[in-house]
Amino acid sequence: MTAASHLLLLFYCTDVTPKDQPRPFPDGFMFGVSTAAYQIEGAWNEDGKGASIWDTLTHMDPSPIKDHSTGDVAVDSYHLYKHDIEIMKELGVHFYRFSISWPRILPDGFIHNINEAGLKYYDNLIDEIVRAGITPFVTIYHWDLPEVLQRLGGWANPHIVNWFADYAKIVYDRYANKVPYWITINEPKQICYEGYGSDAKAPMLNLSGIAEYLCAKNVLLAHAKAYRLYDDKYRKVHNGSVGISISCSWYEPATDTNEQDIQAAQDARQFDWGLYAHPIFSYNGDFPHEVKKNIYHKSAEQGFPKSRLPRLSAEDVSNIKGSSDFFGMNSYTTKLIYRDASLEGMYPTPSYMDDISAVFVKDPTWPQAKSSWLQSVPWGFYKLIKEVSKLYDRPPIFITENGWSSGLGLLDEERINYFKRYMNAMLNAIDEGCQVKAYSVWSLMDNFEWMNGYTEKFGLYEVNFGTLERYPRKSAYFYKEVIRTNSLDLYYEPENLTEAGHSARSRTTADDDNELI
Ligand code: PNW
Repeated sequence: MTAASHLLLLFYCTDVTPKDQPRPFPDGFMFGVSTAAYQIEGAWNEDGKGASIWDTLTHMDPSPIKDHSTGDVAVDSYHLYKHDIEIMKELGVHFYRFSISWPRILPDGFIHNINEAGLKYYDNLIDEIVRAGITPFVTIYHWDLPEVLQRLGGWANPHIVNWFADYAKIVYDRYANKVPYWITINEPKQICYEGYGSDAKAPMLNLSGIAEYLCAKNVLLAHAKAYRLYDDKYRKVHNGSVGISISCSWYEPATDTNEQDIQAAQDARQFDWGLYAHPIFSYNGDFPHEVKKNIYHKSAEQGFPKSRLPRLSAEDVSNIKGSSDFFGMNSYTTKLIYRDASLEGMYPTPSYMDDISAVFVKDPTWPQAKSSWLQSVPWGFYKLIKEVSKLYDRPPIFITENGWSSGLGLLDEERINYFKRYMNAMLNAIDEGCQVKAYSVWSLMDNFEWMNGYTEKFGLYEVNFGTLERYPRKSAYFYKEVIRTNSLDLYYEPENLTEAGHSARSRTTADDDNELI
């Protein structure tokens, strides 16, 4: 059987088995929307906020951001938050996952200088969310590290474990009585690999093969310390749930017969998410075997006196192991993997990519989003949920992010198709015993998409960046119906929506001429 026909078969087995009846979600299933502070708030220097590494990066000249934009204003949710809560009410979401900006609370990173105005902002935000009957779901750290801490090495400095726990304590002290769900840290891989091992995110260190592994250990210890702190001081009274969000892609061997490709896909999964998930969720609580083995051998060949992957001591392991009440999974896409002789000399040494020793390829037949890395592969999502459930003994899983990027336009059929197929795949995994308890769309509205500025739109609501008005896309009506009925109807089509019907949204001509605005 060819790889293509194999994939086709998978597609039919696990994806769109036509279901005439709407498929119910389990009782009590929670639906939400996700955002992050730097991507939506704006107000970058208002009311005593300090600078973050994203302020520094976006203000660099020449700018590394695709459209040279910044999050200085973003979608101005700092001032428009009440309106954003209104549109969430319109959607009927059960929870809102948003992040707290560390430098808004601690302008210099440390706790000697606490910015009361910053704390007050989140008081108001949380109170308004609760008043709307929506559950606040807080991410303590979503990438906007105080610049001062970066100058001290940021996530590569082991002292950050304490700096982060000090910050978490301030946040818990203030909000634990109102916030039942917590994510300590969003996406260690994106922080460590993209920020430290490459130049794809702030602080653009690009020190691959070393920095991302130092960062990985520190992120895990910082997360664990914040988790233990909640356990010791807050859980008894407030009884909340604390977890971590790990970005997880599925990696599929490019051929199903070649042992090397199968092993390469297994390695890629462990480097992508096992590196962070294994120490927290597995029985032995250490880095994954595949990761330890590859880095150890490569390091020895390269003349390093010991493995570039730092060791976790017995104490580290006991702190990290079990430090999550649920598996927060951010998942978007799948990649094909192969490994053969052509790899020789392909990657710099040392590097993360050389440590994995595999080639990542795209299948051009898979639907492609606006973001180059994002393709719709629902059976990959199904396999991912199944594998995580199997490896870590069926933990409760919260899908803390899933979404699709497009250009401008309200009639976003592709996004609806993506959601239909991914939710269907998720329901298949639930039917087979996976404990998926919650699902959250990335994102409520268009926002600052990191290095891609405002060129890629992930919103259920389109934002006019001239007027900052938010307009529901067709997918918003679709999601609203899913939530209202607690079921997925693969044939549901929101009616009577036309692009022109929304002309009242007064797009500026500049918006039409230039998608980059
Ligand atoms: C997430 N991948 O990052 C972030 O948490 C969001 O802040 C971001 O806006 C959103 O996804 C869309 O990019 C990821 O390649 C980016 O698998 C890429 C991947 C995963 C997560």
